[in-house]
Amino acid sequence: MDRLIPKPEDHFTFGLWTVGNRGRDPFGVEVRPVLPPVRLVQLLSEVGAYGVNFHDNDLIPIDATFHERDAIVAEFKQALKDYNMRVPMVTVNLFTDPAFRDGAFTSNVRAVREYALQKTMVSIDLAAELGAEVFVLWGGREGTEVDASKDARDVLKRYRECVDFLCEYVLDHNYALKFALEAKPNEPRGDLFLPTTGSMLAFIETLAHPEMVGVNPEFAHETMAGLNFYHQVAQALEAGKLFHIDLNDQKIGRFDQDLRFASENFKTAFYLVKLLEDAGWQGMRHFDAHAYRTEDEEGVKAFARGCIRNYLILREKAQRFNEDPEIQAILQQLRAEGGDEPLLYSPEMAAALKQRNFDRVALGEKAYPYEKLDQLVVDLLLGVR
Ligand code: GLT
Ligand code: MN
Ligand code: MN
Repeated sequence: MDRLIPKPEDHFTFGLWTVGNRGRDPFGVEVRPVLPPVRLVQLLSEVGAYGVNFHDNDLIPIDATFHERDAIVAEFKQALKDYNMRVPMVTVNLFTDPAFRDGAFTSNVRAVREYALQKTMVSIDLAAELGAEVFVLWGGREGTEVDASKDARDVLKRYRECVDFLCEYVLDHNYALKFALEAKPNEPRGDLFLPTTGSMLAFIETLAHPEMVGVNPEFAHETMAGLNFYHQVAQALEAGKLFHIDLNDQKIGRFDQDLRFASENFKTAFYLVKLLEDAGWQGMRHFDAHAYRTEDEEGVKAFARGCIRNYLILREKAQRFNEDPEIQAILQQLRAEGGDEPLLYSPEMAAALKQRNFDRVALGEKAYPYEKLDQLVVDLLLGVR
């Protein structure tokens, strides 16, 4: 079916760390061999991805010399050319190295914060060199187990200082880069700071250059905490702050599972895809997920193809939702009753509202046809409509 074949303009991207994931977990060792970045680029082009994203150290080992770095980057650039792949996003690993065991930008140790800035600036240079447009910051170690260790207000000041510092750096170098902050409620820390997309949005408004900073919400992260991911993304979109998105899946209340997109929560995934498509959102559809530990290289490809396929299926379902006469009739009826006029304040309007006699009982007696509406959506998603 042609419509389920990805096209470059669909903008599907994956991280090197996603298809390169070797299946290690806290209870078991790696089960898949190392695939070098160049091979991963080839694999991604085979499954129909538009681009590849990475952390600095997914590509360049943390202890590489300048000479080694240059050779690796040259080889990677050649692979991008050979397989016609872009690098739309780059990020920095501020969580693996033991130096960051108690945080990076929020560490109590100034030298750790300075090292984190240095590592990020070097990654930003590479991002600019490869033409990336978005730089993601995921503070994987920015958190605590022991709240006695840090005043949670100081933490925010330090976080802000570092993001402000990095914005100045980008401006100073005339890089066309924007930052996207990624929230997560916990894991690997007991509690992570700024745990939701909503917290990030509030934090961004306190920065020196809020226009340069948006969010990178991840499906699994809001879902872990039992929140409605679709609502969080809608808030980010509405605020003009959805700079990037991490698509995957997750069961509520578990550790961060990073499952194949739309493999668990079809309904939320559907509303999410519909939201992005209805909004005509221009960003990358980035999959931050990995194959089950049971898989080999074929399984990794099946995983990557599955992420893309599920997005395309849901995109088609969203189109059918928008064209479905029965669904649209219900929505239209709801809208007609609501009235689309904005509720604007004026002293007259306020006085008129205070005067008005509302039939509170009648309002309370009104029923809403949501059982019917939801079942139509279920029929649509389960393929009988
Ligand atoms: C890591 C994390 C993700 C982040 C990545 C970017 S790394 O896999 O679990 O959610 O998006 O730093
Ligand atoms: Mn992520
Ligand atoms: Mn995750």
